[in-house]
Amino acid sequence: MLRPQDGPTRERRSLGGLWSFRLDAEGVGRAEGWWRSQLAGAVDIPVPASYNDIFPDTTVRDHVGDVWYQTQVWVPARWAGERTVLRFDAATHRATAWVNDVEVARHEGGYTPFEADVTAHLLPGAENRVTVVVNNELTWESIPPGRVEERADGRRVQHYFHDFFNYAGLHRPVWLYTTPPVHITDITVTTTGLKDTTGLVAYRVESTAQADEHVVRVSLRDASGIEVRAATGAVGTLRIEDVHPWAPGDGYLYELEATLWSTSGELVDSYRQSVGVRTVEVRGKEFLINGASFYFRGFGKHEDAAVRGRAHDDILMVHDFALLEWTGANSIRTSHYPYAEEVLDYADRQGVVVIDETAAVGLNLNIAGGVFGSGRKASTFSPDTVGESTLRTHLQAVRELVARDKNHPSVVLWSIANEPDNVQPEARDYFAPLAAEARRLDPSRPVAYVNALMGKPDECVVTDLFDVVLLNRYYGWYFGPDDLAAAETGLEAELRQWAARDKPIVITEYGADAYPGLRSVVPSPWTEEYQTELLDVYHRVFDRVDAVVGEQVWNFADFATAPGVFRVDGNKKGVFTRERRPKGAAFSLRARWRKADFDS
Ligand code: BDP
Repeated sequence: MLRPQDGPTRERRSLGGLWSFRLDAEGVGRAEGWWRSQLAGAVDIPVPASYNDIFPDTTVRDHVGDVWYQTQVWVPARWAGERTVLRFDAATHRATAWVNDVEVARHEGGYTPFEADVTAHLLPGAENRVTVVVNNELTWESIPPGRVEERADGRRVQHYFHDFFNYAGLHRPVWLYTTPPVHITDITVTTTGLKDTTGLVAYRVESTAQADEHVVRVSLRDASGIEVRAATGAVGTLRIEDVHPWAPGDGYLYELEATLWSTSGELVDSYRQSVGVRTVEVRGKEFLINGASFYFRGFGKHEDAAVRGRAHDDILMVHDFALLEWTGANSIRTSHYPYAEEVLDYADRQGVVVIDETAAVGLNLNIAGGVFGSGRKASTFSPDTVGESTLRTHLQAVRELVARDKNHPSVVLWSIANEPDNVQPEARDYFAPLAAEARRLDPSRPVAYVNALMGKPDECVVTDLFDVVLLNRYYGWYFGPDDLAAAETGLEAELRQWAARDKPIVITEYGADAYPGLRSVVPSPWTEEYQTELLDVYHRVFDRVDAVVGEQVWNFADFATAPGVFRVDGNKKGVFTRERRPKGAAFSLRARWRKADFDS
């Protein structure tokens, strides 16, 4: 699915702004057909934004179920004769949309786009009604999973197994856009070779055109707009001499323009796709980008901010990337869901490397029980918990992620899940088809899952299904807080066991909560000094274990979670506060990562 784009044959219109919004506390809107008229009793809501924190009202923040969004859109008369599409960049976690009285789209999954051809239902030259019902319930059939509890007093309460607030709504842009009736539907670009000064880029242009009635042409231009290669045909390989590769820290992009022509020589459609020429390979314990070993330094992040919730925001995005650069980071993980496409575009342009993750977080009934509780084993995988329907949704999430992000040079690794149960024997049957599907869809990138602190090398039943070992470790925090000496020996012993698996290891989470401003000459948990010292301990170990090819601190910034006694106004493992002010650890990371000879 191609993103909406303005161009010689296409026009787009953002539907961002204030929409009407109504909570459906009784869950009656669908039966009563709320899309058929103006939403009664609605209030204004900004789109894009999570709705939860906009109003000082817990019934909105903690609502479980449907919410309704509606807007009126003037469609220009000149759009008559064009194909018109309604697109949502995301609706969390599922949505149904209507144009005027007609249902046009349904989608499951909160972080990938969906769209509908609405040509037959929109009136050009008139005002049209767009209505969307968004539902935020998490169940054993959703990704991420969750459980809704019906309390005795009739209230419905959402429980989930992940550590970030269940923000919901229309967090990302909504578009109406046109394409010509015969149009390009997809483009795939893959670097198939990069040697010395020559790059090879395979491309495929898909369209609704009949092969004998239309011709596809492609033109590849360099960053200064000069054409370096052109070809005819929907499928082919472009050979680029004197190639300027895309590389970490050097987000050099070419632009491929695909055009569709009628046999009489008229331009039918045109679409521009950026192209970064780079290769990715896992060889032994190394992670190679463009044939050179790469060491990940950076953070797991969240799309999270005060008031906006999970809304995409260019202001915060550009600021966050500036802070990444300030710390000397070269990579991020899109923990724990696919981020807005704007973020990946920007990572491409900034040369920031991305581990791209699905929203499969919390597929583990043993983490909380194991770490804080009785240690009794619960069954994560069973017909009543994570089962076949979860897998179906999860497979679809992998397909939609790869389809959306396959052309981004910044994306070097797919992360199929965060901290799933990897010990229960059934985990293997669950993960084998997911790994296979990701590889089938994209043989050009390695595939991994993120291993939790529970599943050590001798217990994990899925590591061999994947290319890279991604580890989240909390020695010195959840395990043995306040004993950093034990943390150092425990971590090193475990990493050496993993190293024996002959795969590269990236530590995708390590860190400690630090309450900003809490200082101490004798470091103890929750102080800024303890956070800094814990990171230093881990760094000493990473520098001693060759198989470690990356360190991503948890987290870039403090973020909102469900309320609870383990969290003080959210998770405070940020190296920056939620407002992006540095804690002490930010400076020590900067000192380590910006060292000219950093290659450990
Ligand atoms: C890890 C999770 C992450 C949490 C983190 C923590 O992957 O989402 O926020 O722990 O507890 O288990 O801070």
